[in-house]
Amino acid sequence: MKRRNFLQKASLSTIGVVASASVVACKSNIEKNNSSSNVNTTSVKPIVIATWNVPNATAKAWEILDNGGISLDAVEQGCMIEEADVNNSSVGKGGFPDRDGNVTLDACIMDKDGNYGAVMCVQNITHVISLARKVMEETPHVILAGEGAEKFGYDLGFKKEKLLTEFSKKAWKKWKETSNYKPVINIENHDTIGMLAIDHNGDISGACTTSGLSYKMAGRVGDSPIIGAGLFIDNEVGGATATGMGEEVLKTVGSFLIVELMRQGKTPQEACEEAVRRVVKKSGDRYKDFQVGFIALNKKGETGAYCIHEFFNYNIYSHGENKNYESLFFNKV
Ligand code: SD4
Repeated sequence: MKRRNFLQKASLSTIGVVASASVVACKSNIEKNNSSSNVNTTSVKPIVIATWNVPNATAKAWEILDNGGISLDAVEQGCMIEEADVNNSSVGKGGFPDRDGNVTLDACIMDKDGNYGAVMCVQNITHVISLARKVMEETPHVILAGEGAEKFGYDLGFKKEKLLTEFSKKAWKKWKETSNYKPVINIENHDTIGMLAIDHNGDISGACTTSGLSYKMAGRVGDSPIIGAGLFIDNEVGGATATGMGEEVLKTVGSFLIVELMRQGKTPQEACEEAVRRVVKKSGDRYKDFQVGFIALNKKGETGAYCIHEFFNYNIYSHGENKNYESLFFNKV
């Protein structure tokens, strides 16, 4: 069970009902580890950290790192696991569609040299993380959107696929029965994958891939493919990535903020907490109705994670062990 009642904090709609059931199931899958922030000591490498309970993705990334591979390959191939998983309704094939019934994907990737590539609003291609990497490595641009991105992909040999599964289609149709077609941004169930890794050389890379908010307006793009918001890497300092209400992450440029805070001497945990506080402060009272979670990794291999509301969790593969941790959270009421 991969789906999470993540962003939902307020009123329940039909989506909310599906989401609540998910929470119960998912919670029982989570190893009761405390936050990992004090677990790592110095120079942990290789290491991979990813948002949510994605053991297959972190295992894939670890396999690459353990075999001496580079962190860029690790994060790409780790994310591909979730993109191909039709049971993950927030990423790749099987992702929930927008309100018109179209699955549109966003992804970005960043390497040790600060290079970045992203695609947004892509339909019909499962492995958008690989497409983002191609944008980074094979074009003079950093972002391609929509049809242009798809055309670029097909020219490179990416397969054209139908991403809307029967399950997602059913869920969308159910949602349509009651939806009043206003953006309902505080009701979501997501597990966008953001992944950060350090390889044997000590180099860090990151990737982030998502189908975005379910039943979003057509054309809506969140934080995930935007440099500094959904992901940021600085090989001198570390990296950070986000999950949750993209609109709020965008407004604080959260991942860039965390990396800059780490540059100034904060631990990954302190930096994530400060970024969440910043999101909360900017929102006034609205934070009660949406979720944002961050994870971070510094060059020493120290990790951090923090979110607004309970039930965000993340995976770390290090020292040969693949573990899930529950994130510390801001809103204790
Ligand atoms: C977005 N940040 O599109 C993504 C959604 C997400 O867990 O991360 N959900 O806003």
